[in-house]
Amino acid sequence: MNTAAKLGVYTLGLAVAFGGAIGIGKIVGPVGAEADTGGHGGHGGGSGHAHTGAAIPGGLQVSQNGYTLSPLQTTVKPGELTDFRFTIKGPDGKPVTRFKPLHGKRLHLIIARRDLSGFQHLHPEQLGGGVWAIALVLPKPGAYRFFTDIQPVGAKEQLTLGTDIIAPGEFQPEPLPQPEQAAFVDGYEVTLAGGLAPGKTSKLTLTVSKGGQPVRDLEVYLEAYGHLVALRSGDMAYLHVHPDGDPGDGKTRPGPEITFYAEAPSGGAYRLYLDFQHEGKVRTAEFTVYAGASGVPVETPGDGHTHTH
Ligand SMILES: [Cu+2]
Repeated sequence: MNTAAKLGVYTLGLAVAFGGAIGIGKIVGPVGAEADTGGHGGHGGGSGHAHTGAAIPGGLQVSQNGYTLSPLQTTVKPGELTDFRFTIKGPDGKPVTRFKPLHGKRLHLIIARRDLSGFQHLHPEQLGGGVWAIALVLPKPGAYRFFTDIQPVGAKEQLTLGTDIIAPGEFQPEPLPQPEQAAFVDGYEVTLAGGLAPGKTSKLTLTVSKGGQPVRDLEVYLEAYGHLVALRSGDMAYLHVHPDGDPGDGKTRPGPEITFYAEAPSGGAYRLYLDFQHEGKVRTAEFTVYAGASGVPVETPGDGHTHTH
């Protein structure tokens, strides 16, 4: 298929999806309604203590509350292993050296290309002088968003700073995949129940199975049985997501279900990335979700298709 034809299919898909979202929006509330910030100030994702107006979602700013993500290089050769280094500069302009651990790590580096493909979740090593280093590969050309999830000691709250890093070359954008209720990775099937509601906190339940059997022995990864990142299509806003329950709390089971609460700041398309660990390896299952639709699949008997209402 040529690019024009691909674009046509993509646009049609979006039109259908948005048409559906608008239809539902009449029932559950206005699509694109501003996030209700009441009582949510101080939640992670760098939303800030916004008591007036809507909070700015995390990940959209390279500098926030005096802290700045400062890469030592802004381009990376595609396909080559690169020793990528950066600092987080504090309000005094100097690299921050002390960070409060979040989910067991002092810094989480999340990477995705601007078309929401190429997701990576990395944990750089902290060198002296506030320098962070990670060996990484940006497999294909394009503009990549680099997010750092941090809480510097002295900062009032968790921050998600974001910056673009370019892998030069001919860029072949990938269309956003259609919403599906199931994702397949490395022999695992992960199903998604629940949807995103604009301006609200939504419950998302992911169920992991392998070979048709529920996986009941997920391993702890980042102090949880799963780690979920959600990015908004169009600007890569980084949603605040937190797991429901902790391993060892006496009620949170190691699968097959993993439950999260996610705050979608608006209607529109989002890409979800679930990291889960089983048999010693971390895998990522990805989903496209439209906020505004309920996201609950309705199986129509016989036709083998899943419709999202
Ligand atoms: Cu991490």
